Amino acid sequence: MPRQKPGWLTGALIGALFTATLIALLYLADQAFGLPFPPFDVFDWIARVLPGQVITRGIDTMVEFIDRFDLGETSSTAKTLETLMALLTFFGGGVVTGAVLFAALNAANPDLRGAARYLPGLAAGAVLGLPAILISQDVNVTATTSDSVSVLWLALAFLVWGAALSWAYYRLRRIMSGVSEHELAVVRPVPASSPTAAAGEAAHREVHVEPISRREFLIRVGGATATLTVFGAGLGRYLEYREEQQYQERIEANLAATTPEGLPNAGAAVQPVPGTRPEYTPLEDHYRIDINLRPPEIDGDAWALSIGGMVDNPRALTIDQIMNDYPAQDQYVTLACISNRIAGDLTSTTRWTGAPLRDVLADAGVQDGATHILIHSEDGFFETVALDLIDSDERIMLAYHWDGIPLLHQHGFPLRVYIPDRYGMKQPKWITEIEVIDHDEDGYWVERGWDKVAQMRATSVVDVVGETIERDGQMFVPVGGIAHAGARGISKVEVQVDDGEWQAAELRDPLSETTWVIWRYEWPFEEGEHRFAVRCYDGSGELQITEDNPTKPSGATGIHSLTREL
Ligand SMILES: Nc1nc2c(c(=O)[nH]1)N[C@H]1C(S)=C(S)[C@@H](COP(=O)(O)O)O[C@H]1N2
Ligand SMILES: [Mo]
Repeated sequence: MPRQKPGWLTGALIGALFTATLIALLYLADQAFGLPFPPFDVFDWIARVLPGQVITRGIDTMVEFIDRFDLGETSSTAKTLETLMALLTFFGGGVVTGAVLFAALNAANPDLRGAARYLPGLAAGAVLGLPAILISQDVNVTATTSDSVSVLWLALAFLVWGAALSWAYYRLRRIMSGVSEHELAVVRPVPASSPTAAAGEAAHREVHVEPISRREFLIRVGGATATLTVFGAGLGRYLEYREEQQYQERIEANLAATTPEGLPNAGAAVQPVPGTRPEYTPLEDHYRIDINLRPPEIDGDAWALSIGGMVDNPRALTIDQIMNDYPAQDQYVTLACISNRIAGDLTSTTRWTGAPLRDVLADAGVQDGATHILIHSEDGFFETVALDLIDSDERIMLAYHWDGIPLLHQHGFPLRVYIPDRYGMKQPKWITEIEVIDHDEDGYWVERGWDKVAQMRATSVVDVVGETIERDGQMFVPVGGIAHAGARGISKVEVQVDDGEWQAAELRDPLSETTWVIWRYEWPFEEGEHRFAVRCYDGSGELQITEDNPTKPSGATGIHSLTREL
């Protein structure tokens, strides 16, 4: 005897088909109209609520995975992996819901007729949709639609998705119990002699000749959902691509802005060994780390920085006021993420332009007793900075340009903070509010177990063991790389080959006292396998920490080396 009811596996399959379609259409709506995209919101929210330790373990595993399998530049590859995880999580939720719904309907076998048969599916849509909507309202920073439009759209999307599950379940049941739609239609009493009755009987016979099978139904639903999925994902991706092109154009239009000749150390005598990373990072290559999958969408014209708390003149400053009312100051900066591993690529160098923070605060009139500022960001990120530090360092700024153009979206448009000598985690992007307070508070990553001060550690890296060169009849192996100690400068870099003595490398003049220093060393060639290690001393002559430490909680330390067969 054939099975009479669609089982949970069929439910999972139907769930998969409809959820893929749901994701594709949500994505299209997100790209076309700026509506929220819950798969990312849910993922971002999970990352917020999980304990810091779990998150750190997750990030570590991912970075190690990217490193081990050589998957490319760390921060962008990590974003791609996270995107996949977010989509899979959401998709998995939909598949499980489909399976559970079918199993529950089989078990409970409720006596539902007509429109009431949509109720279980609508309930399933609500079970998935309600948390998704609440979470989206809580953490989404990319939607440009109003809250009510966003909520209505999501409610509609999830309910239709759920109703479709119910529809598929009851269609399958009818098909599997051998009763077709057409047969149900002719069951209705019709006057025996009327012409419709004859037509009905004809249809009845036809249906019996070619009844739609379970397999055929699944193929039809599969075809329809696949078409919608490809359409939604394809068009959405096209729209996203067009927007990316606009960024690319902005970056390219700016390429000429920073030529090597225009850099402050253009005349430096010491040249990098070919293969050393670029001294000035091309804007599109700057690493990127943020707590969300996608950067917040901020309308620069509507945006204002609010300054409040313990100030005499609370205010809201537009970006034009910040740019025009204060001297623009430039600083070449090497930024590094505290999660950067020794020799990792989560560090980059560009030119920051902004307004001195202490001037902005002075105009707001900081009151007696205030000790810190609490900076809030659009994405929910936050950090504190001590007023003493701000007063003592004029380089601390509200930065609006990188490489001479407005900050790119992913790097904090329209405004971010710069604090020399601190890892990136202390420097909020997309800032919306500065609150002057009378106590210290832990910032976003400090709450999650990372170093409270997060002072950049002195690190040095061998980027390249170059091609052998000949000079005065002697062969040399050029070795090169970078050394960085936050804003403390680099006074000395030493290279050790195999178990030899530490030898001083040559230092290239850096772009500024807060950027990395490029070093080079020429080693008299010897055939065989050799290990090239490096260590540095900061500006005060202090040797870097040479013992291995992981990134958490205070930034990685250790000696880096490359081993090469010559
Ligand atoms: N608002 C906000 N600011 C932020 C972050 C964030 O997630 N949100 N990440 C921080 C971290 S951990 C780093 S390393 C730097 C990275 O800046 P970048 O992405 O522009 O390179 O931004 C910091 N500022
Ligand atoms: Mo970071």
